Amino acid sequence: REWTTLKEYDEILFDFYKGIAKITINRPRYRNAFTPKTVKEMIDAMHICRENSDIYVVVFTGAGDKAFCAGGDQNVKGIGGYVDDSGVPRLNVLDLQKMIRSIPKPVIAMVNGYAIGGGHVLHVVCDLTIASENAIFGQTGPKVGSFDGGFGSSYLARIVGQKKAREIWYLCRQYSAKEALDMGLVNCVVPHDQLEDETVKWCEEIMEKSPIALRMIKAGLNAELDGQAGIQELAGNATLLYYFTEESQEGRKAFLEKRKPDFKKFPKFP
Ligand code: 2NE
Repeated sequence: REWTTLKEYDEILFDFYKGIAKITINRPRYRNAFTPKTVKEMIDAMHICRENSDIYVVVFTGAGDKAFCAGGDQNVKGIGGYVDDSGVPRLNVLDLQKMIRSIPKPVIAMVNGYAIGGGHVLHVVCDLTIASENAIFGQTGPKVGSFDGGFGSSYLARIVGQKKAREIWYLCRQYSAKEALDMGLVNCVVPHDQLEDETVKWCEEIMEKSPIALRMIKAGLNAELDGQAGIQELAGNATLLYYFTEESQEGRKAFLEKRKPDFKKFPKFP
């Protein structure tokens, strides 16, 4: 399969193949732990994924065969957050989590090894997770002086249930791909050498479906959990569809033609 480079970065790879954008954390030396710069680059790539209408689906993964992502890079964790060259402490991965949830396209985590700590949360917030048999899942925060009480807790609990989510966080154990499948934390498990083929197959099946139906269903599934921000997304999609109607266009035309709009001619659906 020939992936083409969409943009060059320092700490991630950003590739494209037939409607699929692939974002790969490229720090295998550190089990693909992320720095503020890694996250900044992923956020930039996600902006491109949102804007580029040739992209239907986004795949997140990690370089090599050992890790999807081992969370925040502990080497650059300072007082107040993870520190980049500017010296400013940040937790910008939270912005990335929100982007993964709000981009109106499916995002798939292709987990090829450890998905640990903040790296585990990244797969949790993705729409779907395809795991290789060597994938290992878990949170470490309470062991290493951190926690994610946002999506990393509440959304995790929506997926695996309250008892299991508390077990995952309180004990900081590691779980096999099979255990993750049994608790509904991943969608499927495949041998490592079939991981990308299987993920592309899922993407191709998704890409045969109606993009507007997919964006509406993603927003609908988010809205139930995301409060006003979720309703805003769902309603934004409704507005998008309304703008396609003659009824909406009549309002704009009437304004520009300096006349009263005639909305009476439009049907009042039951
Ligand atoms: C991932 C895991 C389980 C892998 O273990 P193993 O035995 O396969 O590899 P090893 O030897 O631990 O790691 C290989 C190299 O990668 C570095 C290690 O330090 C090691 O370096 P050297 O000893 O060869 O020099 N490495 C691995 N993870 C790293 C990390 N996160 N930061 C910096 N270097 C890392 C095992 O490595 C592990 O448990 N890693 C730590 C996972 C962790 O605790 N992550 C941070 C959680 S907190 C977080 O991510 C977070 C949050 O809680 C809330 C918001 C945002 C972020």
